[in-house]
Amino acid sequence: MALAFGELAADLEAAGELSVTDFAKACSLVSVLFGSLGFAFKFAEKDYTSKVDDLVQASERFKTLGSLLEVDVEQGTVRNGGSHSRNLLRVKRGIEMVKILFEHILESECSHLRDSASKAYEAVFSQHHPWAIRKAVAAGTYTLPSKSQFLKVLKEDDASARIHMSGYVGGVKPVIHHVETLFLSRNLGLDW
Ligand code: 1PZ
Repeated sequence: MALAFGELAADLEAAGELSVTDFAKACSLVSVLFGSLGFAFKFAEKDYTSKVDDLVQASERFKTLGSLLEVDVEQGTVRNGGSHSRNLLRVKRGIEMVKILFEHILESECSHLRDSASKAYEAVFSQHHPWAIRKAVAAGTYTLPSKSQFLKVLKEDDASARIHMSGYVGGVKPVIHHVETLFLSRNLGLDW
């Protein structure tokens, strides 16, 4: 993940735009985290994966994220359920949640994931989700593994995890910013 988002950030810096194929590939790697979280997050995994898969399919028709958005703008389908643009915004929130989760884990000495996961969910998703989903996520955070179990499943130790998490955070930041700019520069808003 750290490597893929580092490369994306470098491509973005060089070209000023992002390839749908490369973006979707990098986002699909986030799925490795779900495997270590237990079955309570299966629903989140399914939802996230289906949206990334939709972007993979879109990559057959669109080269850049900007051109993908452009077609929905022309057709007036940006906010339609299942549209590529809408899925892009949801996937952006997913990689943003992971960024905040990692930042929090790096900053705090806490031994469990619950606090970091709740903070990240609160910051990114909770204002967009209805009560029932918020409740389910809150209950699900009690089933999360401890930080050390989590790292064990990922085959990382504390030091290697810190390096990879910082790498991911550094790479994903400009990528998130770029996606947000694509929406804002077309007056599409981000808050829906
Ligand atoms: C240790 C980390 C714990 C992570 C806990 C992950 C919590 C995320 C829970 C999200 C539940 C999502 C349920 C589905 C919501 C859908 O209704 C919405 C709207 O979709 P649409 O109407 O456009 O079809 N989908 C979303 O908001 C996208 C949800 C993606 C969740 C990705 C989370 C990535 C975090 C991974 C952390 C390991």
